[in-house]
Amino acid sequence: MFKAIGKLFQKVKDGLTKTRQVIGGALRRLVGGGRTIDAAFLQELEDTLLSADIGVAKSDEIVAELKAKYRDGEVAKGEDLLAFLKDSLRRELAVEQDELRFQKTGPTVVLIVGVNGAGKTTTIAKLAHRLTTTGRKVLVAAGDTYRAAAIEQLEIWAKRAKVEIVKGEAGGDAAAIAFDAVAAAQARGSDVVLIDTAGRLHNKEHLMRELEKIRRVIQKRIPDAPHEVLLVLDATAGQNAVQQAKVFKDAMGVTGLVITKLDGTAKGGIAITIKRELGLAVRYIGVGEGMDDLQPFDPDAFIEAIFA
Ligand SMILES: Nc1nc2c(ncn2[C@@H]2O[C@H](COP(=O)(O)OP(=O)(O)O)[C@@H](O)[C@H]2O)c(=O)[nH]1
Ligand SMILES: [Mg+2]
Repeated sequence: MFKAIGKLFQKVKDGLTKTRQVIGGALRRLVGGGRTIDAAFLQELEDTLLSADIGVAKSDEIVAELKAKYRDGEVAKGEDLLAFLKDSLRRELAVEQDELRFQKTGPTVVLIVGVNGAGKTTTIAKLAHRLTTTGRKVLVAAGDTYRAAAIEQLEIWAKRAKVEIVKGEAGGDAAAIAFDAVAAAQARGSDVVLIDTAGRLHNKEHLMRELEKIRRVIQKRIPDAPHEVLLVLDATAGQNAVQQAKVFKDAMGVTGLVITKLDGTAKGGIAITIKRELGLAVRYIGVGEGMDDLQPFDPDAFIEAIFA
């Protein structure tokens, strides 16, 4: 058990190597440098936090809190400071929720949304694999009917993950696929249905309308579905990811986030900005392109990995 935890942490740590090297390194050097906590120091701290995409609001808060704590004699040296920083970031990311809200009866329907290239299809594959290995029966739906390649891509992944797939023709009605998938899951006793969706249509309104239609059609079979709407965001998109999150949250009632490609960026702090600005918790993180490279989000591991 302990070994397994160690291995998982190693994956998170490896995935966050760039964030750790750039951000964790800079912060550790800064707070560990034995410097006086003066205006210049606080400015440098704020700049470093901002460069990590931690966001203006949280960076301001950290600096203000730190000032107060310094004045009250609660932090004095590098070690205290590092502990304070970690704790503040950890608190920001705290989650009260399970990975996914699994339904007690009937399939749990999960709609996966996000812009093109964010990592939706790959995330579905990884999630299907993960849920299968924990004993759940999974069905995936090829709801990105906009491009033929998207259907083929999901088919290949479904084979690899050994899960059932419901698909249709390219250019077909995505909502019909979603409906068929939910019906098939009910008939076959699947535990989870993961529905892939398009990330780009003719325009944004068109995309939102299609996603809304998928939701409505699913509800004809299961009135309280989808049980989760996971928004997939590419960490390398930085502040753009925050904008995307706003659009999808308003239009689609997103219930949680998946942040992908953390292995390719030093912008791991984006998780903190989004949690703060939108109140959406990160459920999973993607740390690579392989089937095993999806981890349930663990704030403690995340923060430890950044500062390790
Ligand atoms: N390095 C890395 N690449 C990823 C990750 N997740 C997805 N990708 C890659 O991002 C690209 C787009 O992914 P895809 O799932 O097709 O995105 P979609 O358009 O949202 O369905 C693919 O080349 C994936 O292999 C990740 O966590 N790490
Ligand atoms: Mg896709």
